[in-house]
Amino acid sequence: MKLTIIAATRNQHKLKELNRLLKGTNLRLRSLDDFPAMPEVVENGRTLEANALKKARAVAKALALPALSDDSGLFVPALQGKPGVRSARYAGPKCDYAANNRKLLQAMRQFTGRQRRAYFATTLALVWPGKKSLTWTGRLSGKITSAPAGGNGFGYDPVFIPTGHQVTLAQMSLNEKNKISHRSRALAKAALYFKKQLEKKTLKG
Ligand code: ITT
Repeated sequence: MKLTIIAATRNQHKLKELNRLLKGTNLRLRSLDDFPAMPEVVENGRTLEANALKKARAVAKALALPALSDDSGLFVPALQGKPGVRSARYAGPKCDYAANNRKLLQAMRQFTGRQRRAYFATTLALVWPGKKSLTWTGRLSGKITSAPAGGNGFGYDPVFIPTGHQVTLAQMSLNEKNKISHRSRALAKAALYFKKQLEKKTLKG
C-alpha cells in the first residue's frame, strides 16, 4: 500500500532531499507545485515546531489532504541561537542564501575554536485534516567555517562542517548529506510512525 502526502514546502532543495530519502518506501510526497493557488504561510512562530505546524495545518486545511511540512534552521550558541527560526530571512526579508552566509561569517569573525560550534535542526510536522498532528525533530552538530566551500546542497551548507568530518555539507554529495543530516534524522523518526500505521492498515493507500 502506498501513502500519498502533500509536502507543505515551496523549497525545492528540501523536497529533493526528502524525496531521495523516501525512495523505496511506501510514502510518496506530492509537491505544492500541483497546487499553485495555495497561499504563502507567514512564518512568525517562535519555534521550529510552531512554524512547522502552522505550515502543515494551512495546507491540510486548504486541500483537505494530509500534509507534511519541514521547518529548519541553523543555531549558533555564540550568537544567542541566531540565525535560528529566522534562518531563511537572517540577512533581510528577501535575501538569498549567499547574503545569509556573508552575514553569518561576518558575525562569527570574532569567534574561534569551540565558540564556532553550531547545529542544524529540522522539525517535521504531519497534519491530518481535522485530526491529530505529529512532529519529529532531528539535529546535526558541527562548526562554522571561516569561508564558504562547496557547490552542493543549499542554504548554510557551504559554511557548515559536521562534527567528525573535514568538509562542509556543500562539499558532500546528496547521499552523503542524507546519511547524517538533521532532515534525515527527523524523517527516520517519522518513518517509524508511518511504518506502524501502514502495518496497522489504518491509512488509505
Ligand atoms: P518552506 O518554508 O517553503 O519549507 P524555507 O526555505 O522558507 O521553505 P525554512 O523556513 O525552514 O524554509 O527556512 C530555513 C532556512 O534555513 C532555509 O532557507 C535555509 O537557508 C536554511 N536551511 C534549512 N535546511 C537547511 C539545510 O539542510 N542545509 C542548509 N541550510 C538549510
